Amino acid sequence: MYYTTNGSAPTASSTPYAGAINITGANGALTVVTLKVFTTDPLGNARAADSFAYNIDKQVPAAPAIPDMQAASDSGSSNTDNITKITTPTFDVPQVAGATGYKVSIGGGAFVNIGNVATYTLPAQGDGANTLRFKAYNAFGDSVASPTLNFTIKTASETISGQAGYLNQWVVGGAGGAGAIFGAVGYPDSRSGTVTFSGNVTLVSITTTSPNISIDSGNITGGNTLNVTARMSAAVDGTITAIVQDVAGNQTTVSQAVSQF
Ligand SMILES: [Ca+2]
Repeated sequence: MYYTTNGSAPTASSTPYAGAINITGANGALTVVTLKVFTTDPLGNARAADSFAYNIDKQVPAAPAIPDMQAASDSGSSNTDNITKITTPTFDVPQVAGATGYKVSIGGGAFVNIGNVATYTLPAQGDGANTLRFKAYNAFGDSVASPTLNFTIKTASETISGQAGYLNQWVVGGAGGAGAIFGAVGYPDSRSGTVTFSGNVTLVSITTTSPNISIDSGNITGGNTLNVTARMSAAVDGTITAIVQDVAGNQTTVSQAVSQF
């Protein structure tokens, strides 16, 4: 009995059968091996060659899809924008058929084995732009890396970058500014002002310390400027407090003292 493993027709000059035939394939590849066997009887009569095909599957897994930050970790105005104040966000690990485990690369770093998991929580990250990629692996090797997910950690709230108008003594925190802003022409006249923040914000609330200090209007324009018009209906000292929130959900409280004189 003689045989070939490269698909060619076996003859009496092919490899003689002398025991178990080892059929193998390379790691990382799907190898198709065709075993063809040539046999003769004791009288030398040959029979048609027998052919056997073997698929040696040592392929690595496919690349995972792009990672996804879980909604519960994606704080702020959008839970799909990948901007968050959470320093340890959790991501879904895109599952790949045939994978026995996964590796992660944070910020372009080396891929680290995280085992056969469906989710992955980052160790604490600092503020700033960051990236995440996964690979899947099996016994034969690693997949190609997933597409890169860009995300941003932002824990710093916005600060005051400018002020204008009559209400122009806003300070960060609850103490109130130094400005006494009503009374020059007697109440109940209204007073307006703006406070501009270092980045985009949305308005959460505006409150006052007295029912005799009322807010005529309050809104955000230009993405980062809080406009407030207030009115006093009796001679009181008090404070207007506004809370704004950045894109990641970090809040900034600012206050403005008001008084009648
Ligand atoms: Ca978000």
